Amino acid sequence: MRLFLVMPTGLRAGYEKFFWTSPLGIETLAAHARDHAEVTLVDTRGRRGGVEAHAAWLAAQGPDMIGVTVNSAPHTKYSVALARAVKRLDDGIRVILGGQQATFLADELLATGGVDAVVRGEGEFTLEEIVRTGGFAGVAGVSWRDGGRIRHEADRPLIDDLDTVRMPARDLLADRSGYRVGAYRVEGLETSRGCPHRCSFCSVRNFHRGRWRPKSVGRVMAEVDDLMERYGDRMVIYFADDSFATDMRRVEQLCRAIVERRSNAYFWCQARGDALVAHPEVVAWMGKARFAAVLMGIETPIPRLMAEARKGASIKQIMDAVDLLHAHDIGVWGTFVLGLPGETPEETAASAAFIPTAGADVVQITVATPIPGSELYDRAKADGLLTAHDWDAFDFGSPTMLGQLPKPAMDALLHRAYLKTYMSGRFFRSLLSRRTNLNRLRRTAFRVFGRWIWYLAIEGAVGLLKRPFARRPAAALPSLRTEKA
Ligand code: B12
Ligand code: SF4
Repeated sequence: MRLFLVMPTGLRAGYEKFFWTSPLGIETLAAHARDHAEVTLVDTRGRRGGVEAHAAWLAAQGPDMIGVTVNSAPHTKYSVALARAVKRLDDGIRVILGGQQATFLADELLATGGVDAVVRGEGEFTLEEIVRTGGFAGVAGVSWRDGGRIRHEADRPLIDDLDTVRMPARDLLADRSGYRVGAYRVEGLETSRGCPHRCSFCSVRNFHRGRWRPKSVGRVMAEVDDLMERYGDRMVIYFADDSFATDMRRVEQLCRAIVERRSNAYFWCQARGDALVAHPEVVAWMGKARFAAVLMGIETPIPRLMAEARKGASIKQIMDAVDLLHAHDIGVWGTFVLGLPGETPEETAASAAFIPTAGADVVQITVATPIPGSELYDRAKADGLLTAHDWDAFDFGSPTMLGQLPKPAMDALLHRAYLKTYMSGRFFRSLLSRRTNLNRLRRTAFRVFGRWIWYLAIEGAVGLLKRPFARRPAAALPSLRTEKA
């Protein structure tokens, strides 16, 4: 069987405007499928041409099956269009989709006509079984079109021991020149899956059925060593885990093992502030292990909204985590959310005004977006609050629910917050001062983030010039509270 696994281009939303990491999902899937199929990996990000051109190229390669990742809302339209275009060219090619977004939209995606099957949840062993048996019937974890009917096979149990997942087949994607930020190569590496928390705007809990599962320290280090052997150690290794700091004893063991390597690599991860402040001694080890930055959800300064979103951490814990990371020369990549359910226009403005003062070195602002698989999506759908019905509108920078500020007002707040962050005296001092606790950031992570930072600053400036000084947000659509009252 000739199998092509595709990372979609889709809409360049959020971070993907500035950089992207290696497509770990399809590389891991390929490692499992390659025993039974001739596998080719295709990363369409950065490829010339649009969806029709990509489909024509794919169909011309003579594949038996094409598998496409639909991990996020902005991947959806492109992936469906690709599937349909491939089918128009050759109806005999079977097209399957998988990933976070696909898992929760199986019926909708199968109803588009171009898609033969959707793999729900983790894909390694499901895909392995599909390529081994050549069909979908009875394969756990698959939803598929059986003539005119849509059939949902039983769920596949979660993989208990993640060490049984094969090492990503990085050799199948030789051109890795696109996986860079500034001067550094960026490679993804998964050390765990899932998260024990249940933030209302997140789909991870449902995708991993509320479980957090780690790989062993030995296995993670084998992957780290493999990366360095292949590409040298001048790189950033991005731990792609949803919640890296869930077991801080394990984080310490990993850091100790990394320190023993004495390499020049830097590390990024995603972690919760409350987990970090509970173990300052482990954060010290992270500093020694050259963690250049931690992506941390700072979200909103308004405690009521934090509680309603079931974040399960206080703003004090998160602010303490910012200081703690800085004390160990680790940069803070803060993510913030505007437009949470029940947020008044005044609160949206107050949240936006807080962002430049929060002490984050890199700032990412997201408009609360109801993604399939999240409680927010289920509630918005059930209560008829969705204002967007085109998946491209779910770009994480636009309002999609009743109660959120209209786009121009939201944009004005966002741009102002970006500009104030990156044009502040504090930010420039942190770059110039030799004694600042952001020394490491100045020396290293800044070069890593450089292009992105200036892009955001310019985006902020241009945005403000276009819509100067919107001092008060324009009238909001009715808030969820008002709606429900
Ligand atoms: C790395 C990453 C990125 C990278 C690049 C993504 C990439 N894959 O190269 C960057 C930084 C660019 C990025 C950007 C964004 N991301 Co992102 N990202 C991730 C992250 C942390 C890791 C992805 C990964 O490598 N996972 C490890 C691999 C092994 O798992 P996987 O990719 O899920 O694949 C498995 C299954 O899903 C399935 N599968 C996947 N594809 C396929 C295909 C087939 C055919 C089959 C059979 C199975 C299958 O099998 C695989 C093996 O088990 C995930 C969270 C996560 N932990 O997965 C979020 C995640 C995918 N991102 C998310 C979001 C929201 C974003 C941004 C909007 C963030 C922002 N505000 O800027 C942007 C949007 C970009 C875009 N245009 O869509 C959400 C998507 C939610 C949604 N439904 O929309 C996620 C799920 C995180 C979250 N819970 O919020 N992201
Ligand atoms: S947002 Fe982060 S902490 Fe909250 S449930 Fe999702 S992965 Fe866990």
